[in-house]
Amino acid sequence: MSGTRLTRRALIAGAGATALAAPALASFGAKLGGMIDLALPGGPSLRPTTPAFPGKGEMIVQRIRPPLLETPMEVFREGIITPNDRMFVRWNWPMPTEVKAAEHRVAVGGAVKNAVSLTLDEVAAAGETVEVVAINQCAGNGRGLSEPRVTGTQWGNGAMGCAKWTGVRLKDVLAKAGLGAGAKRVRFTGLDVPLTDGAPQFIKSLPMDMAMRDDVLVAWAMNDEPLPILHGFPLRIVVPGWFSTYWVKMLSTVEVLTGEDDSYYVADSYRIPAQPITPDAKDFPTVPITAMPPRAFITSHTTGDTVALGKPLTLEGIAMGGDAALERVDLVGKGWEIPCDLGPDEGGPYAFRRWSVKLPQVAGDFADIGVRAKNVNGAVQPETLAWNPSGYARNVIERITLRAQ
Ligand SMILES: Nc1nc2c(c(=O)[nH]1)N[C@H]1C(S)=C(S)[C@@H](COP(=O)(O)O)O[C@H]1N2
Ligand SMILES: [Mo]
Repeated sequence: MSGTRLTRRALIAGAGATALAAPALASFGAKLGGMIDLALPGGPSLRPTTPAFPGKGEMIVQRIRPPLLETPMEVFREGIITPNDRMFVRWNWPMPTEVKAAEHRVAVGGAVKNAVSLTLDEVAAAGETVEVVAINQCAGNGRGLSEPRVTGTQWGNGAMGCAKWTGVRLKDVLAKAGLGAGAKRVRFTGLDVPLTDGAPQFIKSLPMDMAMRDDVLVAWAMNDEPLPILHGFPLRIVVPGWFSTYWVKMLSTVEVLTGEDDSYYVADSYRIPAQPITPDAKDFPTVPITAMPPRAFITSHTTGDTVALGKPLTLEGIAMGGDAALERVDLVGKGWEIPCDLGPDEGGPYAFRRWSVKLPQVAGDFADIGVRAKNVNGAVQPETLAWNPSGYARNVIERITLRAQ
């Protein structure tokens, strides 16, 4: 499907995308699904689930408004693509509940030759239409599992998902304005604004080399559908391999900077210690969170499951290489490891990949077993948590215990 046709479809979708919050809130009580236990150390770890958000299936409610919805881990059993109705949702500030596609413009300005204001069709026509399958993962994914505990949304591991994104290259959109002298970073804003006066708007920027990469997109489609409003209709930034804090939704401005970005969400927030620290550390240097590290998850079993003693056992799951392709996944126990079989490369380097391992015979309980992913750059999941005060970039090996009987 051509980009222009898809943005036309998006335009129609936009006309119907009204009054998001009200129906969701009104029906929340009535449609309340169940409860789910995120097994967060120290609790409370029970969360309600609901199918009541527009365009969403059963989601874990971390917060209603602005919405923070987590994907139940069972969704990741289904395959490497996370359906749009099960993708996690995260907004820092209240989001507009209606966006008029026909009136939407993306202003490209700052250090450019000619500032422009582009319609959706002009964005779609800025260059070749590109598709990339990439994992959208919140920098705080798994934060609720941090020990010692940290503040922030207490996510389990469901603040991630993998989709096919369609759009044009950001560099082609920038070319509509032409880079000015000394261009150093590219900064993005969306239509959402802070709830309280004086609070910082959600603004993020990329260094120039990232912004110019061939796979960094201004995207209008997610899994071949127009971006749902919760996921940033009509346009969002997609940065494969980097945490989705950079994937600004409801994109409205693109600004070329000639210096560093001193805006709050770049200079003060979304940062991790430059070196490993202990929880009592104070005044340590920090660096922005950028590229994702490798991670792997067992999806066929969960902790406490019973497996048949003396029988063969197959474990399955998904893994990601992060900012580089996955190289291998190993099943690890205390003092042993077994290589897992990787499934076919269905989505490329930035997608989930299935793995499985068949054990010939269950000889007893499996205490604290986990899966460890390694990417082609040699990055490998650590045995112990690289603790940081915001619980960012968790990639410690996740472990479960299975009982044999
Ligand atoms: N405009 C806007 N874009 C945003 C955000 C936001 O609050 N506002 N949150 C970011 C963060 S922190 C995350 S994790 C992702 C979540 O994307 P999703 O809701 O599509 O899963 O959006 C990013 N883009
Ligand atoms: Mo995030």
